[in-house]
Amino acid sequence: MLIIHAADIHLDSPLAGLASRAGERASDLVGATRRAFTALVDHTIDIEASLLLIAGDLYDGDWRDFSTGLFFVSEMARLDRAGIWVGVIKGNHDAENQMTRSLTWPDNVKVFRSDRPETWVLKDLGVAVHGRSFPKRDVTENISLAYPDPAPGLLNIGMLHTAADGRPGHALYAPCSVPELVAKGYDYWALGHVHVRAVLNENPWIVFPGNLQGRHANETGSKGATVLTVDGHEITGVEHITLDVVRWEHIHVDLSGSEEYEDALARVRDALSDAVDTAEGRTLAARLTIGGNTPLHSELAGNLERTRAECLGIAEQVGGDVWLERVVLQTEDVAQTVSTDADAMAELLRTVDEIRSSRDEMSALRDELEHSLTKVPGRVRELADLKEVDDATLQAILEGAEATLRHRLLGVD
Ligand SMILES: [Mn+2]
Repeated sequence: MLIIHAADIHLDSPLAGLASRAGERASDLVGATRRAFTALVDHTIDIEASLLLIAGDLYDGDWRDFSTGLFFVSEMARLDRAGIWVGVIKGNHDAENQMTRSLTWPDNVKVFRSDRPETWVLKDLGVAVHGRSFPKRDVTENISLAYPDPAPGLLNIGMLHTAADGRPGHALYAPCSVPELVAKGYDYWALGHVHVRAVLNENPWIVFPGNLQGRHANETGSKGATVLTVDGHEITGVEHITLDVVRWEHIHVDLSGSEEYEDALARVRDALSDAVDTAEGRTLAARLTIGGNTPLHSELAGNLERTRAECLGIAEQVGGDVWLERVVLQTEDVAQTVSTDADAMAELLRTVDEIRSSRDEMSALRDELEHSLTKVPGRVRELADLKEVDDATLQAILEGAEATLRHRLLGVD
């Protein structure tokens, strides 16, 4: 028997901030969560799994209309026709009190109650599933402690939306420890909430499958679900399967020692081409960072618009379906930095260094920038990725300004 464990589907997640930058790609990206979910249902049917478990955050939040729910109904109906059961718990994003709309699900779908943990016994499968939905977004107590004892003679699975003992970037909801989960005596803990796949324990299994589809540039790499192979009441295999339809990656290109513009472009092409191979035919959404110590620095940084356009041009040529979410230039030119100290250039570089190393100067710069930005329409700020002037953005702006000035001063004129 096969059981599929998925979590953090975030159906119809709006990919905030991204849609406006993505232009004509936007609908492709926004539709990715649905297409990945369809791939999950296809796979569940193809391998003739008996049970699909969804461990919270099936929805990204309250539905804007009924289309999200109707999509889910149609996918569940396909599983119903194939005789496949589905167990769902609600997480922080789709907690009971976050949802103002609801629909009646097909009979094969079991949604766990939110006021206390309960056990769902699937006699024919020899499985007992224990679970509890989030009643509200911020569940801060350890709800695993009240989960029922294992049912004797059955395979026992606990479904829990939790940050476990804390994971970077994830709110500490329903905290619990691995020893506490182990002590419950279940065979498998089907966790959700943490978007990076993680196997916390193997005997018994305690697994975060990760989210089904990356939603932004910080959710990189292969995404999917976990397949359990069950023999009698014993789990004999736990395997990650890839189901994402858009692959997010951070691509780093090192231009150290590169002296010719054509060579720099060739390195970018190689890196993009490798990433396309890794994406195996999926749309590749990539954040491209170009770094390293190179005499090309001033040329690249001095004309960022061209640098960016060259990268977009390469992306069009590498063979796959590639969208560059952002091009980040982090090159430097050490040789130039230590150049003569008697001229205007040295004065300029010193001034920039002084600003950079002074907390007061940096905060004055930030204030000035933020003041100027108040005159820019919100949508334009979003497009320019300047909604928030954080430290990294400020540094990047300063470096860009330095490179531009340097390029102008050293330029052929
Ligand atoms: Mn969550």
